[in-house]
Amino acid sequence: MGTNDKILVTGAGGFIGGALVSVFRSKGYRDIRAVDVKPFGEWYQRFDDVENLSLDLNLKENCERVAKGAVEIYNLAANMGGMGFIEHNKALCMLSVLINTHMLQAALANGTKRFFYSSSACVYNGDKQKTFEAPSLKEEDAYPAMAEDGYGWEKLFSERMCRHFREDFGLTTRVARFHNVYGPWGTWFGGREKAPAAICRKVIEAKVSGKHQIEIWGSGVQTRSFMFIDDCTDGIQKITSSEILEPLNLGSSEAVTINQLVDMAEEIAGIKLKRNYDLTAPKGVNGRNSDNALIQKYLHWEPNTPLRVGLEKTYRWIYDQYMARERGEAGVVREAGATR
Ligand code: GKE
Repeated sequence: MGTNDKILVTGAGGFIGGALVSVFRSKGYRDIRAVDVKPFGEWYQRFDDVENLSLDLNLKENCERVAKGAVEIYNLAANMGGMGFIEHNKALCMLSVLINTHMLQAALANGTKRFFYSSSACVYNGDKQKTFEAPSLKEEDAYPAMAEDGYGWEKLFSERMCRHFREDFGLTTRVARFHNVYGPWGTWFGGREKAPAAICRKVIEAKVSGKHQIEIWGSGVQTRSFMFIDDCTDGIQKITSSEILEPLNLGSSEAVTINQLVDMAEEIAGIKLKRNYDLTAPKGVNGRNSDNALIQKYLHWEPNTPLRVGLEKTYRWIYDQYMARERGEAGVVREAGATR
């Protein structure tokens, strides 16, 4: 892959897509096409030296247009969010199948060399995630299938579509299952935010308002592993350029309870809060962690940013965004030419 070859990133106005465009820029790739359905003003990161397109990729003709000339395609476009969103928008989450289907067809028609698809830990069988003791999920635990309603089934179906486009049509497809990615330049309010950003925001709100209490969804003993964004973009590139055919876990193996996540955010903020548990709120599975034996075997690497380190960077970024909004400024968006 030469630095003059065209790269297409879909979902580029979003968290991971924006970070990926920023990484490719910093690596000297000069022909990057960034696409998102959101209007430019809502993109988290946008760079003037990149071809930015605000287009709906549910439409086949738009996928054909943006795939033109792309040597590599990174398909991260999907209707997604944390539990608060996917639990209440199952049909919308499943409609993302249109994007991946049309993008695969367009990539094939265009002769694209490599196609990366962003799958999720939500493909895993729910029966294997009933215990709180953070069961480490191996890739084969996706079958027999009982994925997360809506979002998980779309991801599992689209993984298989990628496989069959490779087997039947010879398109080189690579798939990673993300385990709860967090970091700066991600969603932190509005309903689509995941736990790390939500907890940071709530701790900041408590600190700034002086109301020293926090609402936590569920019992707080749910377990998850959270992967820092830089590990995610590194992993995407390693997996895309690899010869690994099957979907691979891309996640941290550092499991914590949600209570421990709140402990860390409090420690960063230098505050202790009264905890109110909302047992009626969206909880997802009881326990989940990423088994990284396979990625270690293939790549001799696994996501390794300690949560405490990544969470501090995330908390500081959200604090700045929060205070900017308190001052009546729109969320600070990184403008053209900003270096990473
Ligand atoms: N979002 C959120 N906001 N979650 C909270 C909050 C809060 O204020 N307080 C506690 N939690 C708890 C949730 O109830 C859940 O048990 C846990 O944190 C993680 O919630 P999450 O980050 O929203 O999402 P999940 O890990 O359950 O599921 C997500 O997994 C990703 C893949 O790892 C999915 O929503 C997708 O974002 C994706 O598939």
